Amino acid sequence: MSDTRQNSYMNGYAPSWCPGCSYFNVLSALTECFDERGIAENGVCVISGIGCSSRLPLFLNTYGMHTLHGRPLPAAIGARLARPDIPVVVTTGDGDLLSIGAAHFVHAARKNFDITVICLDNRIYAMTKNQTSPTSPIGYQGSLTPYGKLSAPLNISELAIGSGASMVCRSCACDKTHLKKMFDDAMNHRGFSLVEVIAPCRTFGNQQKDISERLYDLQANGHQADDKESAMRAAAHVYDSDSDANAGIPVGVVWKRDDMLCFDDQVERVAAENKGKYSSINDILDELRPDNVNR
Ligand SMILES: Cc1ncc(C[n+]2csc(CCOP(=O)(O)OP(=O)(O)O)c2C)c(N)n1
Ligand code: SF4
Repeated sequence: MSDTRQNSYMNGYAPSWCPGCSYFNVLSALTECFDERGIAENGVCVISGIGCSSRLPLFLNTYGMHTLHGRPLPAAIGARLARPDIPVVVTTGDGDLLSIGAAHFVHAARKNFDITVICLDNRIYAMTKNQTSPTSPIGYQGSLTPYGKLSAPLNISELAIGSGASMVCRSCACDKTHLKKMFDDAMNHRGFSLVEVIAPCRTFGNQQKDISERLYDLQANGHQADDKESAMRAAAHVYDSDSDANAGIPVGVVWKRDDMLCFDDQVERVAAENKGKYSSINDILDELRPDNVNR
């Protein structure tokens, strides 16, 4: 891999994250992953919502969109349906994906769209200066919760598996090699893939900043990623350290099935079955007129 090639994915704008932000490693791992896959700059589309994490596509030279808070998934699905020939990657935060964007997440996972969602989980809303997010620990004192967060955290991976995603991975922003591997594995997958990235905020938050020693690799420990019970167990352990500072955190491929119905395959099938049936958009609109629709 050459640096020149990697740099060709960057558009020249200096990332506007705080010095030492864990997101720098994610950006670097993602561009290196594109490079190693041999993807052209116009051969991938990276879409985000709003947040520090969602700034990522702003620094890229690829196709991309910086959409509205919570709405990267509808835009990504549209992009994917319009251009099924190139991969679509979403970069989002725990606030963007799991608060205002939660319904989109559940249904995109359920329909198993062929997109890769990278969620940078710093367990707060960082851009708006330290409010609690759905993944913040119980008791977390954010800027608007001086008496501490009163509810339990939502587990991203559990929600994805329960909703119908066909691949779920977990990694940590502290390990670029592992991040890159997870991005690559997720992009190789046909269907909805989530990469949950543990990515502490350096400026806000009192989460432990050095968790690298507590990570353990699922695949090196014989984890069965195609078994739902094992996957749910591995997914559940991510926040154990909220009550036990020494608890291990499993990373790697948490869940993966290749036999789940993928929306994109269904679109291809219907398109093939109806090839040549319509010569213009008006033919389709005519078919949908009330008089022609079966009641
Ligand atoms: C509709 C709407 N509601 C609220 C906001 C304010 N807002 C901007 S970013 C953000 C939270 C971002 O949190 P997260 O997605 O976790 O990203 P982070 O900044 O932590 O990386 C919020 C609430 C907004 N921009 N638009
Ligand atoms: S506020 Fe936190 S998440 Fe946002 S850029 Fe700074 S260190 Fe990164």
